[in-house]
Amino acid sequence: MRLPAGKVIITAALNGAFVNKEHNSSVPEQPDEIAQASLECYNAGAAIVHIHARDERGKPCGAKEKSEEIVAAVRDKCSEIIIQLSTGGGTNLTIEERVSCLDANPEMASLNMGTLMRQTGPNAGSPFANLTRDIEAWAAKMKALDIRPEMECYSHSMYRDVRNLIKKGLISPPYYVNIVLGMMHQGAVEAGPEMLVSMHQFLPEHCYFNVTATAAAQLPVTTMGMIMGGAIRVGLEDNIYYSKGVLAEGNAQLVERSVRIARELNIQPVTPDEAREILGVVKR
Ligand code: KMH
Ligand code: ZN
Repeated sequence: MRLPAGKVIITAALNGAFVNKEHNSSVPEQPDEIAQASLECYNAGAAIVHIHARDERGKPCGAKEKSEEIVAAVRDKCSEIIIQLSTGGGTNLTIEERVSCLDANPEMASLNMGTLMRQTGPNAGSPFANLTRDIEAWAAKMKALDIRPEMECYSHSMYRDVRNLIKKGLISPPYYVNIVLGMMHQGAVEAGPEMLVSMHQFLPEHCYFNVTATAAAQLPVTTMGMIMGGAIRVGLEDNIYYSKGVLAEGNAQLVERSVRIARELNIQPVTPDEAREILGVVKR
């Protein structure tokens, strides 16, 4: 399903689980840094911020209290923006820790729609596990708490679990799938125009889509996504560079660039309230 004509919803993925200040000193880790980055991205045109909780040392964190601290800090600094917390977490977190953030009352949360295998780094060979029974349980919890899920799909095979949630009434329309292209994990598909077209083709009905693409593909593939009527996600989680060999100055710089391109294409970024209206997000 296309977004209303001439509109784009922009999500800023601020920090993720894999990048830290050693990779790019602008990666926000602490609640005050995350709040400041959220404000800057909102001012640049983002409607949603996607956030991974980090502990005091900057490691992915599964403590509900840390998520609450982050939500409070962002709402205090930028009450307008939609907060989407990650249940993808990080390699060091248990499944229970990954979903503890739902109790921090975000408006949205990511919901990963299948299992991938990590192939690099110290966790090579350990799965990023998202079994159908867990996906169902988390979707049910999000539904009970009025948290809108963004369903992360890394390959076509993950649409099977999207359809399962629809069939079981565990999510309600309009559905929202994040087509994530270019993850290094085994089981994910490449980031490129053909793959975006292909993933787009098999989306379920009544489903808006967001486009995420990693590294150098972030700019061209998300730009293609907005032309196709999709929402887009940019930010340091998926790409720490502004251009080849040049680190991005911060998340807002990446949002600003996509907003410039969108406007040149006669596409306007929506406000957080417009995004709530389109996606059926319940305002806190
Ligand atoms: N790192 C992204 C490509 C999540 O946080 O739940 C996928 C992601 C998943 O953002
Ligand atoms: Zn994430």
